[in-house]
Amino acid sequence: MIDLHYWPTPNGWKITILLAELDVPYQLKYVNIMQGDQFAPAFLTIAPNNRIPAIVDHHPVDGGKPISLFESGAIMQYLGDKYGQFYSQDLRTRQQINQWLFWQMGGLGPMAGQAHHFRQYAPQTIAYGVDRYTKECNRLYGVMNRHLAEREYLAGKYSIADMACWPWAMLNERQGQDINDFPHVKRWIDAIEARPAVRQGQQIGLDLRRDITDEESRNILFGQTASSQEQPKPQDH
Ligand SMILES: N[C@@H](CCC(=O)N[C@@H](CS)C(=O)NCC(=O)O)C(=O)O
Repeated sequence: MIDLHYWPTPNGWKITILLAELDVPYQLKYVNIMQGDQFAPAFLTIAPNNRIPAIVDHHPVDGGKPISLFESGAIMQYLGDKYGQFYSQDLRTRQQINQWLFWQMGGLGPMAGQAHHFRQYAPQTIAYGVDRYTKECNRLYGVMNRHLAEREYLAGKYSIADMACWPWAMLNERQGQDINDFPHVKRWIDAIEARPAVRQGQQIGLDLRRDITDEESRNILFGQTASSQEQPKPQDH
């Protein structure tokens, strides 16, 4: 069995969507990042970066001791390899998938995350931050749009790269984008959204999702420093 340490956010959805696509049973372990569960000692041993998602695979293919993993991209590569789907063994296709997966991990995800921060969460409007990340998202949507003009999915066939990008791209409005400016991305978002496994994966724990408005959650999520992991911890769950 695989344990999935999760909260309903874009990075969490990548893994619930992939597990739904793979039709693999798993044990869901909620980590309420708004109340500080990401600092629980047991979670930090699995995810030292105090972020979801993370997994523990109790039955890895080598028959050895459990494997724990954090970083959604690494988790997707691991599951794609383990179950032999959505992540090719073919040299060229695999590099295409890796390239767009890393583009999401180092580009779309962090830039969209900062756009959300400056556009929705910053206590004052900081025009430079809003402008910088809205523009950078716009550039990234342009890159994706040009690429998708010539192929159905990011690496040709539907893969973990699409599952990594979709949860961020479908929140384009929050990033200040007009998706009609990117018709190929729009077509791609709609095609992925139509997949039953994607809808199923994105529904997991959705009723727990809250906007980050209260002061305590804001401090937990936006006030972190190196010493945050040294603070009194919430009870392990
Ligand atoms: N690069 C990481 C990012 C993970 C991440 O930022 N997760 C957020 C939720 S989307 C989180 O756990 N936030 C908790 C916090 O900020 O303390 C990944 O892709 O796994």
